[in-house]
Amino acid sequence: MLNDDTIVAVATAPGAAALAVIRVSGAAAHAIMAAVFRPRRAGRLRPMRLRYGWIVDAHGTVVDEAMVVVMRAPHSYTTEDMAEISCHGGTLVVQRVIGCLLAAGARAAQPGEFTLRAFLNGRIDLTRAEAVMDVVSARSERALMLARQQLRGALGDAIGHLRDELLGALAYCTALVDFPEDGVDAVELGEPLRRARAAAQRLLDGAAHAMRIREGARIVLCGRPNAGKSSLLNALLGHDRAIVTPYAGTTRDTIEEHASLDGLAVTLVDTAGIAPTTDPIETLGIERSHQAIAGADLIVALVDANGTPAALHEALAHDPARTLLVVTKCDRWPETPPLVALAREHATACAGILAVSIHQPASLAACATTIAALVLGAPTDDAGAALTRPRHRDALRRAAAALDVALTGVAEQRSPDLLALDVHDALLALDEITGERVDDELLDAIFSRFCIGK
Ligand SMILES: Nc1nc2c(ncn2[C@@H]2O[C@H](COP(=O)(O)OP(=O)(O)O)[C@@H](O)[C@H]2O)c(=O)[nH]1
Ligand SMILES: [Mg+2]
Repeated sequence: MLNDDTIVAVATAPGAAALAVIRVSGAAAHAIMAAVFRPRRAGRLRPMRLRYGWIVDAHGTVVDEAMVVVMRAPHSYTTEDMAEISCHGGTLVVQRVIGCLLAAGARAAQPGEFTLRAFLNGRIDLTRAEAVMDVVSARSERALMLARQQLRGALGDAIGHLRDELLGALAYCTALVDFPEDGVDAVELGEPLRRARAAAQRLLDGAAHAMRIREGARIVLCGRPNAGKSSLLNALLGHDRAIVTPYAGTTRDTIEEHASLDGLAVTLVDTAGIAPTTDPIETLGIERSHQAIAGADLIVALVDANGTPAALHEALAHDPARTLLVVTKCDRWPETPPLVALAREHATACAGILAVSIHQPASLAACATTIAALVLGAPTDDAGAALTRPRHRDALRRAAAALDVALTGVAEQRSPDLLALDVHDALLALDEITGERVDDELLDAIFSRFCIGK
């Protein structure tokens, strides 16, 4: 990607809207604006001052009415000279305004190119650049909070602290190479390495939790026909999505809906009840139920409180450790249904047991909280530094492995130049996370998923 030209893109969603925002960034941004913008009151555009006027084409014909602001390097999103145009939000109007900017010398930006420039120009590290997109695409409160913390630099700072420890250790090793008669002091070198190793482990321990928050979870509701699966889906969604009837076999296909349970983004999957059948449509539905169960992060297995021990047994047949057993229609019993007691006695291998009723809101709230808690696992412990992507986790695992080798080396009193190599390996892995050292392929993979104009 070229970094010395001036790019333009619309930053708002396409389609008819009240306004659209068009961004321009690069060395020629201000000259290009001077060519296409005619302010109502004459005079140069000053940084951070909103100006009203018209966008005009090369012939001076007015294309749209607009508000324009310019920013001067380095005080902008990309750290380059920039301009933002707020014009009318119609597909054609936006095309015409962008046409004027292209004719005046700008180039159409690639997805994520503004943020890429902010990264390449050193304003933000790679973890913060990734967080920009996470803020935009967050589907739950928890995901948004995690993205905000990362955008503020929580992960970048945590990796920075690790890096400082290792740089100190590396300097120590290097100094010893020049004075070999001193020998390695196991405490002097071991301490910072052990601190770094422990900090890395804390981050690794919270990774599964953080990635689940960012990516969301797939929750599959399954059970015999009429167990109350569709009713529970509707109750958790807060609206009637699936058809509910007293007749067995109502749901014949899987139904997927996004929801937020206790601040966690989930995809809830309602399935066709699993029961012997000769109906070809039901058979296909049941096949899909099995596929859905196989791909679930958590299986919510429903059993009617009036059901038999055999139904209870069936509910736990798939993968008990991944199964939350939910005994339904408990409102039909004056007290805890006997089946719940039976489950508590026999179903110790499953992830949890709940008694619910769609007519008892507290039981539904408990159901939502339990589902979120089970898929999230142990919470992160510290100030919001979290490994939110597999690439963070994989790189930190490599850093931790290199530190283990270095610590063994310290215990075995290996020579400082060998120890320095291991510490250096760990540093290289950390640098991949923050993007201190990064190849074009990875940058491409990250930024190509961005929106245009971000
Ligand atoms: N009393 C009571 N009835 C319920 C409850 N949940 C579901 N039902 C009823 O059980 C029947 C089957 O429900 P449905 O959600 O279609 O079951 P599915 O076949 O598993 O999807 C319907 O008549 C529902 O109204 C509940 O918590 N309490
Ligand atoms: Mg159903």
